[in-house]
Amino acid sequence: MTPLPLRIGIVCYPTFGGSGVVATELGKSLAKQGHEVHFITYNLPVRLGSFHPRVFYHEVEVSKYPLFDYPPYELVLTSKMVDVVKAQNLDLLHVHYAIPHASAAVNAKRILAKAGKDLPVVTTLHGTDITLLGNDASFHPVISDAIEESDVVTAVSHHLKDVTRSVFGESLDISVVHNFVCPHHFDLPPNEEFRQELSSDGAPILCHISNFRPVKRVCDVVDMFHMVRSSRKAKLLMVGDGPDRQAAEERARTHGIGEDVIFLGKVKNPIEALLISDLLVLPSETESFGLVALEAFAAGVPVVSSNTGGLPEVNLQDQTGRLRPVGDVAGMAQDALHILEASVHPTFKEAALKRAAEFQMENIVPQYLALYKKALQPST
Ligand code: GMT
Repeated sequence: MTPLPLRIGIVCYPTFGGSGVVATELGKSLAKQGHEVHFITYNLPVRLGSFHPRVFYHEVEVSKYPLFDYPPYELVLTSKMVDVVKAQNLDLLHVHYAIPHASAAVNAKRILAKAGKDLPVVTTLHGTDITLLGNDASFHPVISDAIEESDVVTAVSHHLKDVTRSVFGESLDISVVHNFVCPHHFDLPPNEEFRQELSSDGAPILCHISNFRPVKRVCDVVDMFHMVRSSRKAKLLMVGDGPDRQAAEERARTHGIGEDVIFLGKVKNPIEALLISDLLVLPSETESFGLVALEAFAAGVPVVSSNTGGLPEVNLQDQTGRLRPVGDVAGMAQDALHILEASVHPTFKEAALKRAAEFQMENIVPQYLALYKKALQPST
């Protein structure tokens, strides 16, 4: 029988990325339901914020021993997992992202087995851990072992499940659990002062939110906006930071649209930016789900995206937005101009809100709980 409430260890990246957001919101929701949740990571997860009953944080600190050219984070994380599981008597670990979290977790499981403790490991694959790192020969055996030795494996889209099976074995048992949103996070009035500041004449605001890694194709966002801007007045709000920010800023200046493109940098709550936007642009090279597209829908914002990876499972053609092949910036500009027309924008907005309701937290979190129960069943 499953002991309820559960004591759950959650391991994730504490940064702004989608996997950390999903893991943190999941943990907060489980704690609200009465479970005890222990986050194990190297920094306080950005979405954790202030105190939540039954939520605990265990920091992983890597020694700066001079012999280490490369800090052995995975080993220290493994030891921390073993310690926390023992000290807090955890029922299971839910780890997000294969490298190094799932591989550290299955090693912790092996260590604990020697001490007579069975530790179920639930691994959630989020995207680039499979689509980019999974195809890198230097990681392949480790990711393969982590997936095979996890008790339950989930993927955030059918597309990611299919890719994982094609790379690591067609017989792998993988459950699809989509990303989710918490509707009450969007229950805020739009910040009119912010909107006025960006667009004093009421021109529509296009928005892009990401970590500005090459996979996000941020220069495509600027190029497509340049085409939109040559047909109508508009503003582009770029939220986030990362390796391609400088190139995107230069591209905007080269196009002579520097004044209409606002680079905000990292913000604590990107939802505020979505609430004052009219369209989200997501032209990614690959995207296993596209959490930010779902967040845009929840703010009533349609999406122009590439039709790659799991995005077609989220963004519905001609309903919640439009999709184009990766790199088709002219097509994306055409779609943006169409969606921004006053006669069609409200219909897209309404479909976006309806779509977000399908992926609300209360529909998705029970799917994880059901899988925890499966992982906790004694193997026969
Ligand atoms: O950066 C992260 O934290 C994870 C990131 C990634 O690159 O793997 O995002 C992935 O996880 C999100 C949450 O499940 C998905 O919504 C994103 O689509 C996915 N990103 C990519 O596949 C590029």
